Amino acid sequence: MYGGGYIFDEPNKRPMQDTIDDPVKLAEFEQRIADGHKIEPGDWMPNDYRKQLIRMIEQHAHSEIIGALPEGTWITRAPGFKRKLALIAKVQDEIGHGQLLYNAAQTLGKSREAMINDLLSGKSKYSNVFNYPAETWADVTVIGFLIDAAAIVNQVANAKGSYGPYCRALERICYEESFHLKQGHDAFIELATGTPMQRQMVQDALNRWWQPIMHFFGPPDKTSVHSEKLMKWKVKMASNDDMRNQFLDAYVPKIWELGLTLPDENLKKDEATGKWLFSDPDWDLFMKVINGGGPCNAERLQVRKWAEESGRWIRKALMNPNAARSFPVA
Ligand code: BYC
Repeated sequence: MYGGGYIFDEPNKRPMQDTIDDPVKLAEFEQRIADGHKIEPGDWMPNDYRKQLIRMIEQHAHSEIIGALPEGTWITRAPGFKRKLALIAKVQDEIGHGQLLYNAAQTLGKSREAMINDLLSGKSKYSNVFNYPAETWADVTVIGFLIDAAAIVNQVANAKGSYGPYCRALERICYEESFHLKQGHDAFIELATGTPMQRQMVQDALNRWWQPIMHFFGPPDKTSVHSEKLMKWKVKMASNDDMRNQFLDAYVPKIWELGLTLPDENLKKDEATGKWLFSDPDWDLFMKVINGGGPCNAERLQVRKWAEESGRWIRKALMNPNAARSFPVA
């Protein structure tokens, strides 16, 4: 895939661009971005812009297909037919988001197969939050409400970014995510205003998920590795800390209004600065989880490996319908 200083345009194996950036082209490129133009796949772009976008979009795509797993295990156990239907539709949407994002990443020259291989080998990351178990139905409501809300904060901002295919995918994803957020919020409120046992379930789930959600926006700005460059190139439209603050601003009041608590006694808004104050989440734990050491990393990858292997015959059949007759009907 990568070789000889080029990134190849698969399947044509056509060199797309040398790795050494021409300073004149780089200055023109940065000016186009500063002027608010979108960059499209055939346009000249610095090699690092391409690499950063592949990294980020690919991680996002993996997060969607891995993110479908904790909720997917609850489809048969969701309380009642209406909740089961909504969850089936949501999980299906998440897989569709993965498709959109893999397509967007492919426009930058990395094949889908290479991306899936990097996920399965542990080379590529995916969102920390999906490495925790959904122990009860209340965990599913916290995912549907607060993780979808966190994702929307991130995606609404980045949909206004510089790379056309990623922005268009994010716009479409945000429409669907807002339905997910509504169903998550509705299920969350149902528990929060239900019996004492239901309230306790949702409180316990909040306590379990709060730290992973604080981690979701990435490390603090002062230690973020990629933010500066990504923000300069308008791939990220707000810093990790700004996104975290936007989320806290919009959602902490909604949780407190329901009489629920959050497991951080230092959490409060500094009205003078508009910034939320909170205890530093455990960033060593975050690093451990995103590098494969979370409670469910091994299980998540095992399921994806099973899906990859079990679906190989059907992908082959789709690529070559004439040969389909010789494949087993599994
Ligand atoms: N999890 O320099 P930094 C969904 C890594 S799915 C894992 O700040 P950056 C949903 C980061 O990759 C939506 N890793 O990075 C689906 C980097 O490591 P590498 C998921 C993380 O890129 C189904 C290192 O830490 N959303 O909502 O500037 C059901 C240093 O970080 C995380 C996206 O993927 C993390 N949370 O900023 C329900 C959004 N945070 O690559 C819901 C797209 C950081 O150098 N991504 N790392 O080895 C982004 O917006 C940015 O990549 C991030 C991180 C804000 C996440």
